[in-house]
Amino acid sequence: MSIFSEVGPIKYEGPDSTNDFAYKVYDKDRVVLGKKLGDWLRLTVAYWHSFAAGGGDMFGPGTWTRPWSGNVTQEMAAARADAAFDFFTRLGTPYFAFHDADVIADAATLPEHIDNLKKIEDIFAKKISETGVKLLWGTANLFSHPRYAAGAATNPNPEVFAYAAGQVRAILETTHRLGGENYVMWGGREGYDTLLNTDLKAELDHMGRFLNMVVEHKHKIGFKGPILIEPKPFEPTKHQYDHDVAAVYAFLQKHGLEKEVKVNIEVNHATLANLDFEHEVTAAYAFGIMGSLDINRGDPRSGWDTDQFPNNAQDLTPAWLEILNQGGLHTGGCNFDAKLRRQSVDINDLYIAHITGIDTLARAVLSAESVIKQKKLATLKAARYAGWETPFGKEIAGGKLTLADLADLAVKKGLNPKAVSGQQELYESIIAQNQKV
Ligand code: XLS
Ligand code: NI
Ligand code: NI
Repeated sequence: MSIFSEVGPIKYEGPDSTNDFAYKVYDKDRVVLGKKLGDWLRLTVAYWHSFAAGGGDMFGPGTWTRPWSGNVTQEMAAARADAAFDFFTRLGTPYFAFHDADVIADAATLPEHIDNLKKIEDIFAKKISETGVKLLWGTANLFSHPRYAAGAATNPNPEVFAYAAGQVRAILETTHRLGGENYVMWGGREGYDTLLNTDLKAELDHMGRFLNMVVEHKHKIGFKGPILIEPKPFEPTKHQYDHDVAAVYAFLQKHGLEKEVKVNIEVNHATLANLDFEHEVTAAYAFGIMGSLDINRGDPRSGWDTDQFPNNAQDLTPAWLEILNQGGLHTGGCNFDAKLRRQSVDINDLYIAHITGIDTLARAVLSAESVIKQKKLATLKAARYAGWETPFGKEIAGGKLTLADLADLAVKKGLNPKAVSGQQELYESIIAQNQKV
């Protein structure tokens, strides 16, 4: 009997439902600006927090007892896969994502790791074809094992770099064979704890070399999906090299990879970087590197990565306004870091976190749709930049005038522009007034 057998498939029951185990907003077939809500969101359950973690924190060990927790054997890994796919199916989410280490029996050597991964790949392939649940992305855990304490690609020891290459080749190929739509690199410990013992330039060069090797291999095996880097400013290291979207873009340009690699943006990593999530999203589209979303929230005061499910739609509305305007996430989706709290020992807490996170996202999309349909915000913004659409504005932007030409022109025209209101209050009111149920 399944651990989830008391919970039926989660259905859409509408805003008046009082059932904790039902969607109030997420009606996956509802059409939003010509596309189904489910197709905008491409919801993805994350294996690690939901099926591999035990509830521990820095002051104590795990508190969640699950039939599949403990030292992981091959049987347990298989039981974990049964439970995970059962959960995905009952929740009705179309995708999942995982790290190699989340899904396999503990391995002592690289060949054993690769062998264990192959066994699970076979189980996953069967489950994918039975359930229709698809793989959004796979990734390698290059940060938990003690060998990676000083990083993987940025490790001072090239043997660790080589071991990481062994892990990444295996999981990239598994991701490819399982039909994965993206491959993620979260630079877990690619950073430093103190600059005193760190050769920053060498580490960044090695990280660039590693990424180039991954991209070369992806082409060699014919993997079509993008490689995604997940920016994070710090934690567990004092400084992570993939600090934020702009830092990642500069790194990609330096290594000639800006057309090859995109970003997986996590809401709370933006918060930790002292940036708004919508800033990261907007910057990624502006640079042409939008990939996927790791959709969670932090705690505004704790200052670390709590990876909780999103519960505030208004916070997410500006980002969704941009995503809808840009035509969506393409190969990306929304993966949940719906990490339960240490006291959340009840298995049903997992459902509440996901259902509420999904409804929150749906609400943000519907609110953004309402803003777009109202047209007011777009009209105000177009009027704000209208000067650049005039022949004068186009001449400046077109790049033909020198600084001296323009300076002379400003005098000749007798320019004396006056300040106009930025109307921030009105823009903010449009977001607030368009919040849906
Ligand atoms: C941790 C990261 C991790 C990645 C995948 O901060 O967010 O969960 O998403 O390695
Ligand atoms: Ni993440
Ligand atoms: Ni995170």
